Amino acid sequence: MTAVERIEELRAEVLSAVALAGSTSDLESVRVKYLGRSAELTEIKKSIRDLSPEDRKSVGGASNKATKEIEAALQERLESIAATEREERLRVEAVDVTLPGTPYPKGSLHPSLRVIDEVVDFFVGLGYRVAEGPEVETDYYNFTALNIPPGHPARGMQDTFFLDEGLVLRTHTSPVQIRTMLSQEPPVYVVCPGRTYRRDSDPTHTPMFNQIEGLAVDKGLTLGHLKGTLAAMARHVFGEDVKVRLRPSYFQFVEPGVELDVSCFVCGGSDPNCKVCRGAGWIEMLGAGMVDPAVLTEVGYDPEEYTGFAFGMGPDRMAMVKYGIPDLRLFFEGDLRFLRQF
Ligand code: FA5
Repeated sequence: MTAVERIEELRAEVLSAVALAGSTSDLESVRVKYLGRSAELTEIKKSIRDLSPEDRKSVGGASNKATKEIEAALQERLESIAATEREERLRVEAVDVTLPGTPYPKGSLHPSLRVIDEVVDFFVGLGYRVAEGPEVETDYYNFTALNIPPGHPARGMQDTFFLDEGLVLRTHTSPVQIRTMLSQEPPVYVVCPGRTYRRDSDPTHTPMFNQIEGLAVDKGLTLGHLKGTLAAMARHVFGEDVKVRLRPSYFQFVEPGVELDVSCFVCGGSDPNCKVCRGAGWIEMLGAGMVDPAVLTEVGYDPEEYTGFAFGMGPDRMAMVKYGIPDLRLFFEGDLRFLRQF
């Protein structure tokens, strides 16, 4: 077989290989095999210089022609395959913008935090300032300054966690009252949310729980102001129709002391089997009273000039009632199934 015949054979072989190539990478293999550095056609071209002048002309002409044709065929096929591949890629990668998005798991507020936010927002709306204090408190702020001196039986009413050297885990947020009054002159209007601790554990008591303290000290404040303020707060949290009533009670640092009940916002007192008020028609909500003059004197305020009211509520208990949750301990177990319901 002459070189020219072999070139012709190779040309036909390449053209059919080009036609069979199904992808750009197939095509690249064909190009390397037939036009690459060690391809047969390349070898033939290299050997041209050793041929006789006539053969040089015919073999040279044939190989150049074949190379051009092969290159043209490769290029043409490449363009058509690339177009097909692009179309395929567009089809596979197509995004249907009308499909619903991937759902994103959303967090939610803990029921206690919802109540805390509602109460604090309400008081901030009235012009109260938010104040905070430490959870590890001194015996002085937690008890003594609140008119509960060492050895007083009222200390035993709060199951205290005692720490070293006169420190306790605060049993209520009332020490923030003292800290606030010692740090500023009256008038005082503060609301103080925070964690508190007692050695308690049953369906309505947990060892750690939240309280929100409120304190107002100004000229001419009366029990009427206290009642009006708390009634408005109860309507804000539990609904416009709720009523409040005060019952006498006792806290060492207020005089008189009261407890505030809210009318049952579920049955309004009409259902003897109501799960929320158990037929009583009223729900106990918080402790409050007029700041005892002894406490005002302790912080250097003149009780002849100023009077004040204070209240302390348990937002966890309020959330229990508001959302119908039977056991307070569920609040702090961190079970996501519980939390996801809110
Ligand atoms: C007090 O702690 C007073 N410092 C409240 C106060 C403030 C009275 C200012 C007067 C003036 P008491 O011990 O009743 O009061 O607690 C207040 C609220 O905290 C209760 O009504 C209850 O909702 C909540 N609470 C008390 N102990 C627990 C507990 N172990 N778990 C959950 N909530 C509790």
